[in-house]
Amino acid sequence: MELMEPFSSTLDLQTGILEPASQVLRRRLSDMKDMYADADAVKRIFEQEGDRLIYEVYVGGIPEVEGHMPHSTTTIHPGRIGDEFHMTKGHYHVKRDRAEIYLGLAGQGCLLLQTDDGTVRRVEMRRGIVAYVPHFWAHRTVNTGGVPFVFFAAWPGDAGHDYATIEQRGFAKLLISQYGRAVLTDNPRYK
Ligand code: PAN
Ligand code: ZN
Repeated sequence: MELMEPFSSTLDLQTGILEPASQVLRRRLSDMKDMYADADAVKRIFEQEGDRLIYEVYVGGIPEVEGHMPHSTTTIHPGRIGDEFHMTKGHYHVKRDRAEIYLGLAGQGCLLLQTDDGTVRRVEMRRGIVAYVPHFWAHRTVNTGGVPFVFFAAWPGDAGHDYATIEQRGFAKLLISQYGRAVLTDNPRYK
């Protein structure tokens, strides 16, 4: 067994910036343009403001192998694509029986979870909320507020990330803004 040196990192609870981070992933509209329901709104945003930054992920640098516990912070910037709130791509874990812990740090948002049969659950998140992503549930987070929504996540090192399933099928429900509230509606393009 190979020993690893213990270490710590610094997390800015307001911005989500983790230092040191092994990677900072910046997800822009072009990375997920087909995931938003309103194709006209996507087109308009590209024309008017270019490739909008939707969210950033600060990855902690822990090996993605069994026995380790990788972690990250995610900062979803506020905004909408049409009526739909900014969100992450969402994924299943490749090993479906691997769970995850989320801790809300700033702003407000929702965790959307989905099973293979299209059952969707919604968990409200804000600073101080610990949300559990049980194994077998796909998960996506959504910023439903007007400031950056920041959360910390930790998952088993051998979980892996399956993005393709959600890219192909989508989530059965969308989180949209209606009369100033975040409302779940059916996704007409869900397969
Ligand atoms: C999280 C997510 C992070 C970004 O760390 O990876 O919030 O979302 P996407 O990975 O869907 O782009 C996590 O759930 N890790 O397993
Ligand atoms: Zn995950």
